[in-house]
Amino acid sequence: MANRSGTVHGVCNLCEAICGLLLTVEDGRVSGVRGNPADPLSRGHVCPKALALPDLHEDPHRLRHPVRRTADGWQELGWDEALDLVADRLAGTARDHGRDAVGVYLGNPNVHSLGSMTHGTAMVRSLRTRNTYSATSVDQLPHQLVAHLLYGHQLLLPVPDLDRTSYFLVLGANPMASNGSLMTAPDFPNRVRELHARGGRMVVLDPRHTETARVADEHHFVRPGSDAFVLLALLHVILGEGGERPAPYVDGLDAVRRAVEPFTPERAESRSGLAASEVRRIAHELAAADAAAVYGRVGVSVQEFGLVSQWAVQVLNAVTGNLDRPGGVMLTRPAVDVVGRRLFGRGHHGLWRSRVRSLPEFSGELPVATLADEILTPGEGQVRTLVTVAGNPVSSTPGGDRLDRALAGLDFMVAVDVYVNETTRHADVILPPTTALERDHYDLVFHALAVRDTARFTPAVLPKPEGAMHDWEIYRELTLRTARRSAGRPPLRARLVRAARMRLSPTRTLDLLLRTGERRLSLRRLRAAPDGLDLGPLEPHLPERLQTPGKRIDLAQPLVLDDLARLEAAPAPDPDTLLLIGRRHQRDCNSWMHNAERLTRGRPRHQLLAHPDDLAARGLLDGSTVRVSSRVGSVEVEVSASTTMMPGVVSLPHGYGHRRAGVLMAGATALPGASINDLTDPERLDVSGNAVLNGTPVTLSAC
Ligand SMILES: Nc1nc2c(c(=O)[nH]1)N[C@H]1C(S)=C(S)[C@@H](COP(=O)(O)OP(=O)(O)OC[C@H]3O[C@@H](n4cnc5c(=O)[nH]c(N)nc54)[C@H](O)[C@@H]3O)O[C@H]1N2
Ligand SMILES: Nc1nc2c(c(=O)[nH]1)N[C@H]1C(S)=C(S)[C@@H](COP(=O)(O)OP(=O)(O)OC[C@H]3O[C@@H](n4cnc5c(=O)[nH]c(N)nc54)[C@H](O)[C@@H]3O)O[C@H]1N2
Ligand code: SF4
Ligand SMILES: [Mo]
Repeated sequence: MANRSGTVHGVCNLCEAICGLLLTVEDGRVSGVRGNPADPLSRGHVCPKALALPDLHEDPHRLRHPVRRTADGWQELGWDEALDLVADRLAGTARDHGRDAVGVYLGNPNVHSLGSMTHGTAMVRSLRTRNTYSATSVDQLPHQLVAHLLYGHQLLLPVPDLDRTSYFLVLGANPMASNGSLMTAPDFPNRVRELHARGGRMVVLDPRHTETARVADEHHFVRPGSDAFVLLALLHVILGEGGERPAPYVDGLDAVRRAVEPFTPERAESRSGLAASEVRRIAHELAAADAAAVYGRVGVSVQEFGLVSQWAVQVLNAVTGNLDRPGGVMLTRPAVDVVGRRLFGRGHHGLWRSRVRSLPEFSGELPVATLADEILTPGEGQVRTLVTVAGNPVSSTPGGDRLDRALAGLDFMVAVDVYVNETTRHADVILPPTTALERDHYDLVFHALAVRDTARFTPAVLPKPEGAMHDWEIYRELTLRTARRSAGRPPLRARLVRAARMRLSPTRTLDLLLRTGERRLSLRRLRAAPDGLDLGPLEPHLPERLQTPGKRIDLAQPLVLDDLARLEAAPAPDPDTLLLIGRRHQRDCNSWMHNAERLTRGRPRHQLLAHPDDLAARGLLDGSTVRVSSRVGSVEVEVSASTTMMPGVVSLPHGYGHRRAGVLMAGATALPGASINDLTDPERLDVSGNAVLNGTPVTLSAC
């Protein structure tokens, strides 16, 4: 690729907002970053993280060559040698111990890379192991399972029609910091301003008075883990009063009405702290609104009743007539319809169970909360070799401390990653791909979850350096080299088809998908419109797009309704126990980017936030270092008194606590803070298999 200079279109892939950028490129370096005002989706928006993209690119600590861990530290090795070594070990483990002895963990940045989407999944599939894990089971698993159950496909996820709604009820999400999730909504602050300008309202339920709560019309505290009681009580009121107006293709309403009978507003009040009168009022407002959208995100997913809660969110939208109507929640119609084109399967749950704890798989993945068990417990199928791709499960999954110890005992580990972090420090080999500025991008995933239909292709901004590999090339090589070494190889024809697919670049694959898509676009069309093509606001698509039998939605799902008994029986938390929740900040990016000086300078934000009354009751001083202990572990961290916290609730950001990492994360090791996932409990799971990361009972004491 020729060197580009001057003003060049770019894209930020650090979060789901996929902001369009204009970059100043001089002498092969990016010297300036700003938002692209002509981008039809992001409209010029950027946050401070985009400004750190060039820092990431130039970070001397970022890996640029494969490295091998030796007794004398990390040593560089050539690509051929590294790839052969890894392929030998992957094939050898499968041959000697069976395919399930190879485990895989896929982290969050995978969904932000085109090459990962086109080639990474194929690599994982080629390993044919049941020990596949990802960040899904510490994140959106309940959303996908509910979509699978109600709409027939795990990725048929209705998105709030943020630009047209008049009543936006938000639970457990902080889009002012996160920029939206499963709702690609760049420029969220202005989109909220526009909501207000057209007379709409935003109501936020969260145990912390968040940045989003600050710009909302109303914020109410709810105790962590109690959302199911609130959501079911909203349904109780609406269905009890006969206020429902579901679409004709919705079934199961009577069963739902019976099921929510016991979940009264009074009960919701006793569990959540939200007054019964407020529950009734919100139910009435929701039912009466011209167009309303109920939206629950990470705070509602990673809790004990994540599946019930996410189901109730969908059911509320359906019974109030807001599913599939402008201003309600709607499906996108992206240029590459990943659902209709069957790029992802419809999903399945519980087809098999994990070896040690008998936990259900979801769409071929096991809950990551049991990864350490599968590594530590001897027997057939024990994980002996692990592949991690763009992830940091020691920091991001419950019981991180135990996983850290488990990884140390593996026979072999390979990481595809650009840093040595808490997890990859255990790898025998790390294979670093090019960075986002060096590769072409089209967002297969987040266009499909955006509040407006657009399509944008962004060619690489900087040339691929000599001797570097793109992620998809690494996946191709690992797949083909491992297959060559494997026993029981598939027939020649199947091998040739796979090799041909793996050799087709992501960009060529994309072109084929665009050309054969229902919008009949092409790479050429997208190249000619570098700001992105505006394909218009969301449109109604139901029931045609449903993938359920008879194109009907059955709300009365046994997996959910059966879990209501567990909810009814759940003991109320002891009022004297503090409950720990997580948080995100605009300048943090899960567990990485903490060595970007631009993002870490300024006011520290690693502290445990606690209500001043909770500190006073324990004789603890604001600013002191406290010991936080849970069933599984304890950490020491500075505490900060904050009236933004609901009394009885404390909060730590996730992704902090870099004390474990090796020398290459030097910038980040200096950062104070502790890992919240040394406190979260891997034994606590939702019925979906998702980890419970919020509402962890903890005690505080002086250090
Ligand atoms: N307690 C608690 N825990 C949580 C959460 C919470 O809210 N509370 N949130 C959960 C959620 S939603 C998520 S998604 C997970 C995230 O958890 P993970 O996905 O496990 O972790 P990340 O911190 O996103 O790690 C990203 C890694 O990818 C590497 N990387 C960055 N770009 C690239 C690239 O282009 N290619 C490759 N190969 N590697 C790259 C980075 O160096 C970093 O090591 O954490 C979860 N954990
Ligand atoms: N700046 C930045 N942006 C990000 C990320 C990042 O790390 N930094 N991560 C990206 C990723 S991987 C994801 S998945 C998204 C997540 O996007 P969001 O879901 O918007 O993320 P959070 O800020 O974690 O919001 C969760 C909220 O839930 C609240 N909460 C905790 N427990 C409960 C509970 O039991 N009930 C209720 N009602 N609320 C609760 C928390 O106080 C918090 O405000 O953000 C993405 N965007
Ligand atoms: S909101 Fe920030 S991190 Fe997210 S895509 Fe936009 S610039 Fe990047
Ligand atoms: Mo996430």
